[in-house]
Amino acid sequence: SDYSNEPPRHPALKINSKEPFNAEPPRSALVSSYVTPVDMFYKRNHGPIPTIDDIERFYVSIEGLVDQPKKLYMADIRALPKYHVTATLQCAGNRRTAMSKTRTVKGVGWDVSAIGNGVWGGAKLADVLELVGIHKLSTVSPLGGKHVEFVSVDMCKEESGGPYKASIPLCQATNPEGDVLLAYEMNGEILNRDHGYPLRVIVPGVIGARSVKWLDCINVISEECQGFFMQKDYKMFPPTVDWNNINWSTRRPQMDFPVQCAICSLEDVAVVKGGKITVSGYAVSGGGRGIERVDVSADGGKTWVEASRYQTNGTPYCSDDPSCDKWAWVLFAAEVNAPHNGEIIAKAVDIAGNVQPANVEEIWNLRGILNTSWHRIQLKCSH
Ligand code: MTE
Ligand code: MO
Repeated sequence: SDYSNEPPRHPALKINSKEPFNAEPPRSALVSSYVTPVDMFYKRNHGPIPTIDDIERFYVSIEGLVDQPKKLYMADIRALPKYHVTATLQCAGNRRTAMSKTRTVKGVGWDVSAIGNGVWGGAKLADVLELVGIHKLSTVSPLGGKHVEFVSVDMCKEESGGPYKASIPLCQATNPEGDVLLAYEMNGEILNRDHGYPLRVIVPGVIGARSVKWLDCINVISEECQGFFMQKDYKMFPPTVDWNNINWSTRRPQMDFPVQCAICSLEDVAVVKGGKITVSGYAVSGGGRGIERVDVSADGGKTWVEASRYQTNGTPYCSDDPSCDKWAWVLFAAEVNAPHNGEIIAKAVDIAGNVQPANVEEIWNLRGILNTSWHRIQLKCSH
């Protein structure tokens, strides 16, 4: 693999793997703004960053179970109605390092910042599929397609040197309310190379792995994508399954992510002065489920206070307000009395009443995905 043409990156990013480049911002960067700046957005790659230069000649092909395969040039995609969707992208491996501490898991280590909130600009996949005769809100295409596969150009060793790929069900792809985008902008700027220039998929509410970057081909297929990252990775196994007894075909590829939250105003072992401190962080759930509540405890979980939640800075968040960003995280803040040598905890509840598990052990899985256990911070007082 050739890593000689990687783009420049912000020096404050914590590098978890250099080649391929995997890095996350410091925790504090996530709570500095509702929309995560592009340079502070985590970067998750499985191979070198492709270089796509001749943008005039760049096109995405739509193939598979369609009457007429079609080439879509950037001008064609830009000519479609443009949408801006504020959506949080989260890697399924977010918080993996903490899961590995109870029992080793396989995968790149991540603290709590393999997540970011972006404003994605682009065309809706539902509009794009209409160009090849697949109607909105259909579950089967006229030629029997039930899944939409996204194929990239980056070469990954996991795919035996082939391109990264993933698929989503056709009913999600053709649902305009699902807001699946072919995005060419991030936070109002042209998408940069690290995040998929010139075009990427954004599947809101779903683990980041399905939001394929550097999109090359859209394939309408009858069965879900058989690629490595769908079939041999990013599946949730019970704690009893290990590398000796794993049978990959027994589980579905992970799609929606579960309710999650993390404290970002404190490091793992935080040294604070006793007294009142403000605890802030993010909370998010998959599938467009809003955040109903965030609870914070400063006494190891004996008592809790409810945190305030907001999206656009300053305005209180209400999950049933139709103007809220349904695919995006909320930031939260709560004032608590810092204990001496205690534990500060945060946990969130989504609008379906889903809660986070108290401990990581019960959700431990060999790939270390979906660590959504209560986020616990050990405090050491400085006096
Ligand atoms: N798309 C391609 N082509 N190659 C990749 O390695 N990584 C996926 C996804 N799309 C990946 C990809 C994973 S696992 C995640 S979490 C997100 O992209 C990360 O997106 P970001 O780097 O823009 O934050
Ligand atoms: Mo990921």
